[in-house]
Amino acid sequence: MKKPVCVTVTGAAGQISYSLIFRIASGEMLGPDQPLILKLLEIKPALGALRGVKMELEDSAFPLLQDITCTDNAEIAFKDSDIALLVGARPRGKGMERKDLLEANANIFSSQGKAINEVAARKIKILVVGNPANTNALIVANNAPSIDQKQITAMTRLDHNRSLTQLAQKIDRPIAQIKRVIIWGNHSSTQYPDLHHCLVGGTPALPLIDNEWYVNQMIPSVQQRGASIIKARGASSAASASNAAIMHMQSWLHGSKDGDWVSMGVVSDGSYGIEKGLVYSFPCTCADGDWNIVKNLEINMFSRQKMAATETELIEERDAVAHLFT
Ligand code: NAX
Repeated sequence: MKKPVCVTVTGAAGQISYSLIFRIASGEMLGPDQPLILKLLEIKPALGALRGVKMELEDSAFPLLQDITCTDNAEIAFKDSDIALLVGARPRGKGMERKDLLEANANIFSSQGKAINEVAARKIKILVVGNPANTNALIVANNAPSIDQKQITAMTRLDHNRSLTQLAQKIDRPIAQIKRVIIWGNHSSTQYPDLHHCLVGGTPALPLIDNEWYVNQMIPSVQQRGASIIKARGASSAASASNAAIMHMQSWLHGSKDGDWVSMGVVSDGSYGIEKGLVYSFPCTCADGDWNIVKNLEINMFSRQKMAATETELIEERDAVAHLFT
């Protein structure tokens, strides 16, 4: 029997987690023969609801799930954690400015970063889902100096998946034939879904679509998809977000598909001229539990401008919370 992997999920009583935790416990993220223990973090007022989630996990009788801890204490939740999915975040309240939201979340993620620094496994892999995801990941990275920054990522896989489907539907081809979609930058409405390197059945995608659709319909619709879902469902995307988190971790842990790329928010090493240290979404390949940015892609003027716009937003977000860096 393999040693169990310790998985921490924050915001564990929230709507994304209600899908995510059960898929993790079933073995979908780590593999069908990998036992695990779950450490679930919530704020005190949500501990009652979290107790209900724990009861449902128990009632699911997942063979791989060896133990469940529910807590409002970050040091307990992150103790010896091998994988942490940071989903819990403060939603935008009435009358709250963007700056207030950044600050409220920055406080959460700086204290969680410090706890991770103290008690987590040194090889922990971290995915930040809670918004503003890129900047929250940056705050974790800056508050956990003993953790290699390569182990801290932010989720743009949902945007990546949204782009895949938009294109597949437009050209009426199966998603499985589409490769090398890219999301550059921030998980926000400034993100840049890039099809310039995308392949359909091995040939370039752009000649298959008209530029007007790509620029004026597809890009804005991916950028605004979260808002469209809130409008339709009366609540933000949850099952698709949980699915994207599972796919992000599967790629990272088990490798990306041959010849394909995945979009991941990672600490910039200066590739493509993006300011070093920002958490920016790049095209990546994954192998052996590690990721690498796809280098040396040709970037045209249109892409360069879009990549710079989303970089500018990330610089502004970073500057607004820089006082919380250790
Ligand atoms: P919910 O409001 O349903 O759940 C969030 C949970 O986090 C709540 O139960 C809350 O009590 C908990 N929480 C708040 N502060 C906490 C803290 N300090 N420690 C532990 N738990 C805490 O939101 P949900 O729909 O699950 O979304 C969670 C986050 O994901 C939000 O920030 C949301 O904006 C973000 N999203 C990110 C996406 C991405 O692609 N990166 C897409 C989906 C989603 O919008």
